[in-house]
Amino acid sequence: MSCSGGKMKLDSFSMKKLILPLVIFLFCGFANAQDKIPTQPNILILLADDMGSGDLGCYGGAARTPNLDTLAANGIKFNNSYSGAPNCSPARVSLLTGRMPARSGMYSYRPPEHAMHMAGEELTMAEVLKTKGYQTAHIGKWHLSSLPQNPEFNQPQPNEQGFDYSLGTENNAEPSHFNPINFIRNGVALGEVPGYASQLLADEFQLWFKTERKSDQPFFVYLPFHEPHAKIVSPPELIANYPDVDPKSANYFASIENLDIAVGRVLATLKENGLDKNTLVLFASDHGSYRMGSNRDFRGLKADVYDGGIRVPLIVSYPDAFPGKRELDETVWFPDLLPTVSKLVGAKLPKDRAYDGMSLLPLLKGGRLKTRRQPMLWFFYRGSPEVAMRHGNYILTARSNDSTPRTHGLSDLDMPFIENFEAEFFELYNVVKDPSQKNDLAYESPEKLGEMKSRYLALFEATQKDSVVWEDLPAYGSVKANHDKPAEFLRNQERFLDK
Ligand SMILES: [Ca+2]
Repeated sequence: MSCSGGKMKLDSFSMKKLILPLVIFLFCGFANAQDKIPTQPNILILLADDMGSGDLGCYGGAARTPNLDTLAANGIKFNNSYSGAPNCSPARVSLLTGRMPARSGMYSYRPPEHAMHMAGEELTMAEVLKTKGYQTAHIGKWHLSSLPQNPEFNQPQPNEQGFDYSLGTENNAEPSHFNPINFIRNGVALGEVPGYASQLLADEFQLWFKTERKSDQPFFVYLPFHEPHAKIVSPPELIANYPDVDPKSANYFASIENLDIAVGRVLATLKENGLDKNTLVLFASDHGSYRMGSNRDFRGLKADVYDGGIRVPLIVSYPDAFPGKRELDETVWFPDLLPTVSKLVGAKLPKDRAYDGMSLLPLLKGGRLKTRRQPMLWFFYRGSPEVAMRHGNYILTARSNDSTPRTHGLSDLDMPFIENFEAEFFELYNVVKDPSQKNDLAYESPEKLGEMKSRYLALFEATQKDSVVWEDLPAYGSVKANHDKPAEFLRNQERFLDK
């Protein structure tokens, strides 16, 4: 019996010894013939709020961010990445829809009880991924419509924009990051929840993963954190890590460290479940920081269309398919992310709308980026300059001859200004040679200026025709004016008059 059993065992073992390499050979041959990329990776987007392009440790910042630094070191770190807008709501629209935010009428941050929102007709990344069988979840800051539903406005909720599951806030965590009172889970208000917002979102991810996730489906989780947007409250033990800076900066850096710890917990869940290799993880901030010193050497802050307001960190990791340990200098922006993800999973984008980015997949797989067919364009009515356009190594900025203080929350007098915007003053920068945008080339390079102006005029006009015009906006006098514009405006008018 032992002999027979031994023989059987031996036979079975021998068969395995023969068959297994054959199976591996056939499988690898097949995989190589098709594509090395598995068609359905999990997708996780992690987003910071108002964090600058220079805040993370791996971008030279002062905040202690070992988890994100490790993700960048083993994955792909982009050195020249842009958001689609210099503040919250339009930046998020550009990320989720692959389109310039004016196309869906998101011209600035969305105030509470306001008509402006991301239209239901927009096709979000979640909706695109659902066509390929993805399970979807939104965990964090929303800021694209009223949340929870306000019957007076009846704006699309996360579950009507492709998210099967949603835990989050309309805008910021209130009253601060500590013990927030405004979290809504699938339409139900949770009341006060003890803890820090970033850790609560990591908790929610783990809860969702354990109780909701279907292991036979790939997932898409969109996880926009609240940190380090004001008002910041950070754990005292983390603030103590920054004894050599002013208390405000220490609170800010500790807020980013707290976010990094939360990211570490989310990534650990993937690893513990063997999913870290087959998950595309993407980390960015929504736009530049409001804090001086947080945007590397770039000019300007949040709400500026100078690079300080629109540059963001961008880290991509997908060990199963994208070669890691790379730093890339190619210029990319948020509208590229939807075409990239769509291509990755084999989803087709509809032809009935304009897309403003391009797939980064060839670059991420280790090849070269194709030539960009359209410049990157930013339009922000509250600032001055209102417009920036990047094409190749150059940025053109455009400024209207308008000194009216524009309102923080889009008002009825801002809308005609947006509709009829005309640029009168232009600046030109080579941002590769002059990343701080100090040396305006408009006068010394008239040919380059002319070429950039005609590109700008064609693209801006086409975008304007495709933009949303809102009605029922608050009256101008009822909304707080933004006084930053006239101050900057006057400074710059003087500069132009000098010339
Ligand atoms: Ca923001």
